[in-house]
Amino acid sequence: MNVSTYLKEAIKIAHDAGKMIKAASELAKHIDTKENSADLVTKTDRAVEEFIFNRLRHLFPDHVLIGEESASKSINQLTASPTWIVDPIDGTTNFVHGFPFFCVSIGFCLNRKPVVGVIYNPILGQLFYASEGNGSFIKEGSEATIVGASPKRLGEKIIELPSSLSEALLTTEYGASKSLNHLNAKLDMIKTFLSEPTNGRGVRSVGSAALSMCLIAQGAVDLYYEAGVHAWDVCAGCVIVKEAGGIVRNWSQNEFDVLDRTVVCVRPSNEVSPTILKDLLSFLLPISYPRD
Ligand code: LIP
Repeated sequence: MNVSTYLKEAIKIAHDAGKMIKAASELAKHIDTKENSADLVTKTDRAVEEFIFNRLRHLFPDHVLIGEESASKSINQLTASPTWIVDPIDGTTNFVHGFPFFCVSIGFCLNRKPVVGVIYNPILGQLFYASEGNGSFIKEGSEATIVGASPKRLGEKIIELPSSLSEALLTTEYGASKSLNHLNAKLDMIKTFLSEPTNGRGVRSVGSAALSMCLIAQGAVDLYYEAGVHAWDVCAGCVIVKEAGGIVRNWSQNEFDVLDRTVVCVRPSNEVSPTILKDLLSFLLPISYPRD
């Protein structure tokens, strides 16, 4: 079997999972907290993960499955075997509040490397997908029409990157951690970006790592960084960004490692080594999170 088979199945599963998420978004939510009051999980997160796992198990009985809601049992299973890494709802807080940035995110790794990514936001009607070597695409439409809609290739129209951070639009996340060390470092970096002498143009925060990466692949923001992400937040997105021609790396290494808990992205451009990436890396403060 090749990556296009995995991609085709992942799109079908993401579409069906998206239907479940959309239907549940209109009903009352059953909410539990995980590490703290900002780290939420709902009945829908669990039900959608179970649904996706059942479909994957049926199709690929020998593949390893890693999911956000069953992570404690499985995260150390990222081996060279074919492995699916799933976030049933990325942006659970948005899902709970009705802020329309949440999605299902399905990534697939071979030899520990993400090679397929599918992200579907059923509320905004946007389906993003990519597989290694085959480009990155978006389809837009209603639940009934989206899978058959014509795909638009991402990264085709390359717009030059701003030459300095003062002309750059950045997206980042505060994360669920309530540790003052984490929050101070994150707020200090935003201050550094926005104030003299950097004078960054603006900072956005959409509440979903996966959708932040889709915004990068679309070229809607120039830069994205976050510390504290988990493999299921970034696995699908890293394929979508790379295949669109953007850069994905960790804070301290070029070769992207999904278990590292940090991510930096630059939108597609024709520059091999963008200056704004070097400038951005120079003000990232070390924030420590235990590796996935
Ligand atoms: C969320 C991420 C977000 C991050 C949050 C959380 P969840 O995922 O996508 O970027 O800042 O801490 O991890 O929990 O909604 O799947």
